[in-house]
Amino acid sequence: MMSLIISLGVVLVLAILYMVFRIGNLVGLVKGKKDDSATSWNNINAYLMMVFMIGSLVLFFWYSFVHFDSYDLPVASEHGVITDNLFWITMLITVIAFVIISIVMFWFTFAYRYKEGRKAEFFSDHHQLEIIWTVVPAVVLALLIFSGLRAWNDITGPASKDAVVIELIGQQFLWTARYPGVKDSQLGNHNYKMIDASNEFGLDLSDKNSFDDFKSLELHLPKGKEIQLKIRAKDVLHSVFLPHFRLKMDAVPGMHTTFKFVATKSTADMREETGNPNFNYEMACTEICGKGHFSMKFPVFVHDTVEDYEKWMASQEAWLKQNPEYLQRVPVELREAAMIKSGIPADSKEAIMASPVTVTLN
Ligand SMILES: [Cu+2]
Repeated sequence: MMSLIISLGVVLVLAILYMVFRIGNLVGLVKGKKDDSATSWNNINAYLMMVFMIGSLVLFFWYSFVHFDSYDLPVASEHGVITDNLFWITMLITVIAFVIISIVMFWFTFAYRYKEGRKAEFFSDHHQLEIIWTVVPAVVLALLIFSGLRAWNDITGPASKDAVVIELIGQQFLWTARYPGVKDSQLGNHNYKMIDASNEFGLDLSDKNSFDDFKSLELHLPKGKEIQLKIRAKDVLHSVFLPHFRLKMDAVPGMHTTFKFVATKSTADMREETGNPNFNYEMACTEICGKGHFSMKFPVFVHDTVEDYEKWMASQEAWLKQNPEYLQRVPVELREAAMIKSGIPADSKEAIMASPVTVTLN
């Protein structure tokens, strides 16, 4: 309501100013003065342009500095330092170009406003000028793009053999993580045709590597070790966003996207750095994926050491152990191995095999 009243007030003041100006002109005309209202308007507009330019630039820099902390989060990954540098170099170049172009543009409207007797100078072309404004931006943009491409290739390139591989799955409207078990450190195959209410990953139980895979509703990461995220979506486009790690990658149905990184600060490190004992990393979905999009928040915990991380891994229960009835889907010759690897007690086999599979395939 208040803003409406203020807007109406501003409109009223402008209308009054306009009326006063018009009356002044008409009085001049009656007194036999020449009508120079066009020139006066040009002058007013020219000065208003300058006011607008100075005001906007001041507001732009003021806002950027005052709110700097709210858009510059502490960086917690190795590649994040590189992408931050790229971001700030790009920002510096574009801000310099933006300020120069704004000043020149507004200054021209001011300096070259209509003046009686003045005529614009015409020239058809200027080779030197054209070469400069083509070559300089082309070189700058090429440098930016190539350095960006190098960083991108590194982030999305193949991970080293001992990298921690974690699968992240987006669906309307939650995230789940699938970890390779401690026994083989390899994610098992999956097949979307095998997805049902319990087998939400579509785990292919004919693959030995799937027996010790486990599900987590928190993303646990080790500090100082290469991590490769394998990302997929079950329904629509989602996007993994871990702002402190400068990590953002789309989750696309029907394919895996990947992102490779090394976390350099554990949750404890960040609590110390930010002075906030309740600090927690967070992962969000950054693709508007439907009306529950806002709720796609995923807790993230970075362990201080690889040993801590492995301890956490070891404390998790294999998906197959939590859903023992799926042992019936394991090929007969692999059942023993599946029970050992997933930790299902040997003496429960008969009961499991006798129990009806609660969920039928889609
Ligand atoms: Cu989403």
